[in-house]
Amino acid sequence: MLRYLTGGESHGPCLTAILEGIPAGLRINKKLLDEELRRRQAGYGRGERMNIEADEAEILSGLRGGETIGSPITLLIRNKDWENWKDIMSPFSPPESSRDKDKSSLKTTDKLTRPRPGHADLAGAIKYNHTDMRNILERSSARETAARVAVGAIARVLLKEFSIEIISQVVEIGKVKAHTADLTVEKIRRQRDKSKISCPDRTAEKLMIEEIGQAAKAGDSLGGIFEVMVTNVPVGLGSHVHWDKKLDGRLAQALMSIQAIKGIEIGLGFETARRPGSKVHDEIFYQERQSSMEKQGFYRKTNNAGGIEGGMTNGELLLVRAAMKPIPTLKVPLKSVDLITKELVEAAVERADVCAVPAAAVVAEAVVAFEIAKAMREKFGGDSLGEMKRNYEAYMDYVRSI
Ligand code: EPS
Repeated sequence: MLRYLTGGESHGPCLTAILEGIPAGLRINKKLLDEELRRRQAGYGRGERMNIEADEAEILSGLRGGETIGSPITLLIRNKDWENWKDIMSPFSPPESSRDKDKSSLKTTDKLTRPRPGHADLAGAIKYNHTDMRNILERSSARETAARVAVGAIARVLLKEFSIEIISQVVEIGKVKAHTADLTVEKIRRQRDKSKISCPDRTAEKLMIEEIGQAAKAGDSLGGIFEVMVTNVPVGLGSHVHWDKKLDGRLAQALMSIQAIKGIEIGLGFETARRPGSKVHDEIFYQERQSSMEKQGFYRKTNNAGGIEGGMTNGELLLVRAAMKPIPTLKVPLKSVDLITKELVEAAVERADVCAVPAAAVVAEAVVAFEIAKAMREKFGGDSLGEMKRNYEAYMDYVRSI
């Protein structure tokens, strides 16, 4: 089974992850990992924190001579900002300077007690019985996603061995919509890579940047929508037999777990509910293969299902879309109530991004890569990459023989 956990606070010393279940014999290139971390940090609309950090993944276990050895892979990303937070975030007693003499706890003035509407602050403080909401926001911060991107980068390297690629694009920011439906996946990738906000539609990109600029000026924040596509997925990943084996359910859970995500669609998504069945379901065709390597066989002319039917991949392009809410930290704060005094106050203002939709799209690629890699490990098993590939080839020979 492929699994991982992450640890770390936004302003703590580092983020960590332990990834288990990657087969032995997979070559990992550090540059690839760091490139994914760099992509997550980029994007117009990010705050000053990204000028401090230059994320880089250190690998502490599971790798020898550039190859996985089958043991858990431990990843570490240092927070450069830790230098500025050592006192406040000290794991043991805070230094004298920041302590209330009588109570040997943080001074009341150092405590965060004005919850931001839309953030984990209030519910977390009540649930965990904290009087300082920093104990919640440090972990609920999207900084944690750097660790998930490092994990996803390794999952991607595994998927590449099976020619499976993952790409994303930003399709909406605020009220601006991009038009990319007629672009091929390759064109989306090329145009997106040149964009400051991962949007392949130049006209929309310009308007989106303007909209982010206006939100920044107004002390506001913006959300948006992005798509993730997975190419060359074999038919039959996931299963219809149980709720927790359905791949669409697993992808939705993984994507919803990304900070600030409020909605998921697969393929046509919510639009399927507005159309009759005849305008939704993808008709099935068959073309004889000329050679055993050729792709055809059963195929579709449309892909409204987004590559998943009955909780299983059907061999078409996998397509998921996610909606991100605007970031809850507003420079012009909303009304709130102080956790301790119960007075009507303005919500706390922390340093934050104005729009992090392009970054969230990179995180989404990572969590989707992990879920697909997990489904591939379940289906093809093997303790070494060679064994996994033999199992995969045997299955693909069978698929191609139908
Ligand atoms: C975040 C607040 C900001 C963001 C952060 C997410 O951090 P800070 O409070 O240090 O300015 O920059 O995102 C990251 C640090 C990151 O790496 O993505 C929040 O409150 O969620």
